[in-house]
Amino acid sequence: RPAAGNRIDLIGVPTDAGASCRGAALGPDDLRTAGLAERLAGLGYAVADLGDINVDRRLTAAAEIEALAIGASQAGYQSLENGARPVFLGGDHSISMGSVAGVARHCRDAGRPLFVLWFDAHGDFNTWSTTETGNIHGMSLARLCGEPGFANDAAWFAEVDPANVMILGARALDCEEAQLIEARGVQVVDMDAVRIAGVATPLRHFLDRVEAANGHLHLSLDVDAMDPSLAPGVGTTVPGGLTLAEGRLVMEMLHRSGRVGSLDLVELNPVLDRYGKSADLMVDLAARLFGEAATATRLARLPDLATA
Ligand code: EXY
Ligand code: MN
Ligand code: MN
Ligand code: MN
Repeated sequence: RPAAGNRIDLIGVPTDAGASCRGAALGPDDLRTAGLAERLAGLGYAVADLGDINVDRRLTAAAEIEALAIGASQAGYQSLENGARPVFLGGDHSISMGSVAGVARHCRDAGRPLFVLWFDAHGDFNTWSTTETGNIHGMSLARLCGEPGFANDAAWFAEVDPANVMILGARALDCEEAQLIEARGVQVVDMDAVRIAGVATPLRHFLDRVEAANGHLHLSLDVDAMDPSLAPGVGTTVPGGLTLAEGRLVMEMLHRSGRVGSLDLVELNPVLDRYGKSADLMVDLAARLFGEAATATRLARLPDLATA
């Protein structure tokens, strides 16, 4: 089972170098301002905010992303070795090149299979030869799954098995990217499928696979998977996203599985947000992921109220 303890390490990875617009670099502090640590501590977790990975802002975009990836990989690896659950605060989705690589290194060294739930409107499965924009946040999952064209020979990097990845919430896949996803056998539950048959059944099957393999599950939560009416504060909005009820159901199913050992919270862009709406949503979803039940159950757990 993943780190069963109640320790959570917050690791800030401040960058928007992979994105099409600036602002996501302010995400880690915005999530802190939205009370992420306090909310998780209120659930009984021992939350340690390890601060932000340091990076020289004068670097080129690609060099900044590489430097942060190394730092995030090492911090995440260490956190898991210490028996804590790393929660990486983005930053655009390029941070997952490092965060998930560090988790993959830990799982490889621990002899445990790693599964990844890529919660996203996008596939992030472009390579330098397929990208239409050159934005590196659209390449994260391709790199993690070992696609060529990236410097993956580094000690801080370990690959993810594409057969153990599910993309959930997809509704904006580029043409070549979709072909690559298909060719590599990555499972996609897109929004058409969610609208037709719901989110629970495919997620249940995926979680059964994680359970059967005694796997570690990493959730890479790109908040642009949620409908833009709920999460306007992202750089790449796509209409027709998950509803609040669907997002909460996913988090509660993940919590009940007991398999989530690490988390990315990415693509929050406070510059585009409205009154902290998207940050608050991410904190809500994270709280559900870590076991915050619906209000009724919470009240029942408050003994003084029950005896008042
Ligand atoms: N597929 C487009 C591209 O490669 O530029 C859009 C990628 C958006 C990536 C965001 C993080 O999910
Ligand atoms: Mn993404
Ligand atoms: Mn996305
Ligand atoms: Mn390979």
